[in-house]
Amino acid sequence: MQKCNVAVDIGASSGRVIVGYLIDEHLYLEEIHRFDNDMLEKKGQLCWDIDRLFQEIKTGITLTVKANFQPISIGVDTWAVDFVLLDKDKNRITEAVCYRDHRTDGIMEQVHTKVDKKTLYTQTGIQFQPFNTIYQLVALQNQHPELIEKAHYFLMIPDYLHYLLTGTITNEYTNATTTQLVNASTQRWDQSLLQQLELPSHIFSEPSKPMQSIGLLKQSLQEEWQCQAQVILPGTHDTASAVLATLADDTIFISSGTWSLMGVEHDQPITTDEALTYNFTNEGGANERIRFLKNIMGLWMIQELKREYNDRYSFSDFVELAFQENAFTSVINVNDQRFLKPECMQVAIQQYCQETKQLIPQTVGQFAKCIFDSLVESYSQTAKEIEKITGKRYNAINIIGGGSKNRYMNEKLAEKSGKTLYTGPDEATAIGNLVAQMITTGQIASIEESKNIINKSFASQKFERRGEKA
Ligand code: LFR
Repeated sequence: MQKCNVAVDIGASSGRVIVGYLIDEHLYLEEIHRFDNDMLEKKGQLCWDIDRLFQEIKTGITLTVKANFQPISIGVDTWAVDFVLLDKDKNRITEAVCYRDHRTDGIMEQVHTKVDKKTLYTQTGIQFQPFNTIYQLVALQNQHPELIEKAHYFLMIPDYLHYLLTGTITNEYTNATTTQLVNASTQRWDQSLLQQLELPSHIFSEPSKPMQSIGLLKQSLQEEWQCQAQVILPGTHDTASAVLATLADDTIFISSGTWSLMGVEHDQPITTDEALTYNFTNEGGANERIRFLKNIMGLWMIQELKREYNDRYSFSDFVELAFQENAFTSVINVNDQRFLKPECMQVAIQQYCQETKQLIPQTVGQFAKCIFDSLVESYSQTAKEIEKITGKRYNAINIIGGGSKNRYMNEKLAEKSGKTLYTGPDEATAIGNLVAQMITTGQIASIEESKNIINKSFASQKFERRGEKA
């Protein structure tokens, strides 16, 4: 039986159960189970099917054990900002509402009449996004005060999944920071903010730093799997896990998935006026550092296009088709809020091009090229903003995550930014989750050692200006 660690990594469009094990300082991965994650409409709200997600985790671990692996530890990471509430008996009393749901429309403005925007930024360091947990909680308080009243426990999505695995309640730190309710200096829930918004502070538990065990699997699960694995907190925010698996510390990273998260790691939050103007965030890292980054709309736009074309095209089809549309040059501002959850992505893009008096895309290839070129445009612009705000020049970009396999965008980005682009690992999030577990158990000595292992274990490609691939 091969001993292993298990990373459960659930993104906004799919989830995976991946096992990892080390042999001679080489990290091996095996994807055991992959499943879709879709937003469902429940009573007029966009929700995640959280019960099914837990069943998928269980299926993944059952298959892991059947494949003759012996899990030492398990850790879950997911997207950020979404949460559920439990009552005093630890039963879930809210749906896992999706951050793209319209319940937060207009709430940001309401909150800012109570808490000044600049103060909120200096206190938390967190970017302004209409979907942040702070606005979701206030929306819930407006629409269903009885649920807030009844709540005893606030859990982010991975905290809830960890609770179902162990029975232990935690609020993991990296994900807690994305709520915009954690004070950036104290790294604890900001009590004054909670008071100003009349949110009950007793539902939040002291943020728990990643890289610690929260206990063994529940007895019933131990028996079901004949397995005594402990559950270890990785950076439960997927981006925190992903950034732990970058190739080097001194580059700009882009974690490319449903969102593109572009930034640098820092020792302290940067909450200057410039950082606020460009809407950069300072999220808590799994490594005691801060991720200073910007959310860019990302491959969500392509995922929507894929869905609207009834899955007739694969991601690599979109890349090939984009290569064939050389003459089409319209670009959009990908961070325009209209692209967050439009009725139809194609119509939203067409309207934008019409309003800005550009050629209107008609074919699949034109839509794909427009999205890819616009993302590259936004990446180049963001690189300039990072250098301006930090006063530092960066020679290289490291693109990680599934989107790092997009040759069209990689060539364009190297060309446009003039920086050397290193790709991979494409499984950065699962890898970051796994190495956090392995550091906790002592299988890996330190974060530095984990970088050496990652560099040795996963191939990377290098792109330079003029699209040359070395
Ligand atoms: C990426 C991510 C981003 C977060 C967004 C919404 O998957 O976690 O970091 O801003 O999803 O939760």
